[in-house]
Amino acid sequence: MNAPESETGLSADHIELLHAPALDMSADALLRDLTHYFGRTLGRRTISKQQPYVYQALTYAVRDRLMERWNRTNIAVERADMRRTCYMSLEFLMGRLLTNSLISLDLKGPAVEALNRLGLRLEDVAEREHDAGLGNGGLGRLAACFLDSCATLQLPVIGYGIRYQYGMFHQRIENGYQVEEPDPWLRVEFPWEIERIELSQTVRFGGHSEAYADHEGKQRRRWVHTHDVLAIPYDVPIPGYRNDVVNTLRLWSAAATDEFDLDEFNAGDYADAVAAKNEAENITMVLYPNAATESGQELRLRQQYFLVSASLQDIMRDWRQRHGDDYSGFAEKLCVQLNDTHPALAVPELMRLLMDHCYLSWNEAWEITSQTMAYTNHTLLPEALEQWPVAMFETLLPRLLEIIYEINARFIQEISAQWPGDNARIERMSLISPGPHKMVRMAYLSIVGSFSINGVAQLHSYLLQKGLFQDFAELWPERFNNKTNGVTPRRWLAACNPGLSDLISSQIGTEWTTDLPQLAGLAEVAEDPDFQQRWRNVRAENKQRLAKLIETRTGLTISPAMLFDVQVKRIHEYKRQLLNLLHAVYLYDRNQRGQHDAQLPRAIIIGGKAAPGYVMAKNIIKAINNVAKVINSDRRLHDKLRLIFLPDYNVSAMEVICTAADLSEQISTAGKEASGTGNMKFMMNGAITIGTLDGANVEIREAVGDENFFLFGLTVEQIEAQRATYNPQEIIASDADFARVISLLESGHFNRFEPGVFDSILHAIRDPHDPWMTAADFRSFIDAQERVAKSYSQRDLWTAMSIRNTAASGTFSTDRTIKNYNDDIWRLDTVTPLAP
Ligand code: 26V
Repeated sequence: MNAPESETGLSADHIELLHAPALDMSADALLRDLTHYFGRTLGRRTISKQQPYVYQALTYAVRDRLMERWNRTNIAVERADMRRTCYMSLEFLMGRLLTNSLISLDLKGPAVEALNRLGLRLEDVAEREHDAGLGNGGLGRLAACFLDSCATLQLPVIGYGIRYQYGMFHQRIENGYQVEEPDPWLRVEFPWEIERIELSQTVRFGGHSEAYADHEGKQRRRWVHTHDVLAIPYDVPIPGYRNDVVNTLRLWSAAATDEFDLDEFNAGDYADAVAAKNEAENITMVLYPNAATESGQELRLRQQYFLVSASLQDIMRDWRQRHGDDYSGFAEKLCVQLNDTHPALAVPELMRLLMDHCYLSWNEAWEITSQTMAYTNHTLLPEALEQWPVAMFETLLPRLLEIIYEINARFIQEISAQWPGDNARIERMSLISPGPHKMVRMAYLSIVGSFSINGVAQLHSYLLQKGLFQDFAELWPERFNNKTNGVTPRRWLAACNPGLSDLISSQIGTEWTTDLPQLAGLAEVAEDPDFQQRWRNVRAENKQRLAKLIETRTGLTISPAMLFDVQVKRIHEYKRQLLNLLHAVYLYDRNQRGQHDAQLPRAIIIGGKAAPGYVMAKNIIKAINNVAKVINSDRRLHDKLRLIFLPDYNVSAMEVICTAADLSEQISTAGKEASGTGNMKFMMNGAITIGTLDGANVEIREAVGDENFFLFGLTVEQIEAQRATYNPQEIIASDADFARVISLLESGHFNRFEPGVFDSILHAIRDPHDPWMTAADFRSFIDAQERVAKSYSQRDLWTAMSIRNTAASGTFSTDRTIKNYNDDIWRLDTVTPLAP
């Protein structure tokens, strides 16, 4: 053990205990530790493949090795008082952590060997881990990929999030309908977290705000008679790739404060005391699904404030430890990146802490706050922009509302100075929406309080400035920027696709894992027959693996010889799973009539969850399942066409799916998908995209070239131009194939004893006000699918296209994205962990 060191700046009552020498990284040592934990910590004797204990024991052994590096990273950051970024997000969709940690620590080989000696395979043991499903979809998974890249790039970034007791719900399909089941993922211990009760914080709700004079007679405000909730942090280690860096994801869990219980107890009402405890713990009980109709629940606002307040207090505690109450350098040492508007209350909360607790003036506090916050927008859908009723703030967060009003008053003064007399503009830009039910506009609050505002793909960032945020872009053009999304190549190629990774490394070496543009070297062998054959062999194995997963989950068998045509993502009208379904019905109809052009063997695979309150999305799932049932029970079609709805799509399912897809469906209405990241995972693993010019598809197509991309559909400009005169009835009537598809759906063929199942869908497609304009892109989609079929039947051509897609995917690494964030927004130096 190291002696306590003076440079740490720790006071005498803090003694730093560091273990030395560092733990052995061999298979022997791993097996020894695993055995120790299995028997002595978990108290188990016999190994059972169904049980999670070997997984847990191995995780403890791996965690020990992470822990030393975690300490060494933290010491290095603290000693140098490095500038840091806090990535604040209501969602971190982490998935499983074991394989990723093993790869990062270069322990995969030793782990495989250690398990082999027990007669076990790493894949099977890793399967025992539950997904940490603390997110809905793209936004949450992006946060997880970001953490991986930050650690790999040696950037001191800490993630702040919520430790939901129940993650993303599980999806079951019953008679074609989605049924939601809770995800009590913490029921079995989550071995990656460390509870840090000593860092707990208190978060306030309710009460009211009052004026008082401080001891110097200065007028101040304070928030009193509050209901307090305890926030307990749980830290999860985030390892970088083979660089000894381990960053932190800090997740907050809510608990009742002791005082709260005690008050009630003294009043003699034990039951109420317990009820209060439940109310406090409710805050972090469940992840909210993002739904079109679901909104305005007070609990969600509580969650947002809980995260923001606990995290900022944590940041302030850390600050005071090192800087006392000198806040002048705060914004130079800290950046807070807001993942969408969900943590937007960080703006007024930091103001509150700086003024009410640190006694800074408004101007001092505002200077710090607005130089600390940076905001990322993730959607162009106006209905997805968060607004909270002012009335809810009045009762729940009265002191924050005062501050928001003051921010708004000063902001409106600024607009008036710039555009005197332009009242329409003031109304448009106000942080408070007009009308009888006043709302706080969270996106505007984020913009006003941030020094940087970014979108997540070139097109998206452009459209934000031309549309949704136009007024703000006129006022502060210098604040707006783009940061095109990415995905981490460690999880989304190295870990999930070992076969392809090895093949790639045999050709271009191994450096691509941290320098993804090196994949470009594969283009050279795109047409090499030997390399092509090996490429196909790997992909065939992956397709077999996906076929097996599908069989386990649905009972349906598909042949790996078929074209795997895949669309997996949240079910939403704008993503147009319906367009995909229309194509499936079209192929079915052609096949029924013996049209040979439609006979390329194809398995259409669709997966995704619908928000529980989103009726239309649930109808779409039902419709897919009904059509699938008819197609799949037609024995003549068995080897020609299959339609599969894969239930319970999640991160670990995608790790299998993206390695096996031939065709990646990215078919949203142009201008609606902010970026997409599934599109990048597919591309990286050699799938070819069929897509519209939407989100990052635009950049994917530019990178890979038009000849390696199946483009279809209207552009953003065309969509907007045609909207006024859009006449789907006419489009259907004038296209014989389309008309047949619609009448088949109307005929009851797919819903024999279930009248009405397709009504809402047919109505939506025929609606001249259909915001997603599905009918407008039907013909163009069918044509593109025909080009797909033609290309796929030329085996070598397809393989070359596949290789070229992987080769061109280098820019879609979150390493590139995070470098962009760091160069333009965060400006962090790299950390070198203390030597062992
Ligand atoms: C929220 C809501 C709420 C109500 C109305 C419908 C609706 C639709 C979507 C959302 C989620 C918005 C945030 C989000 O998940 N955005 C996704 O972020 C990804 C990462 O940047 C990006 O790749 C996806 O294109 C974007 O949809």
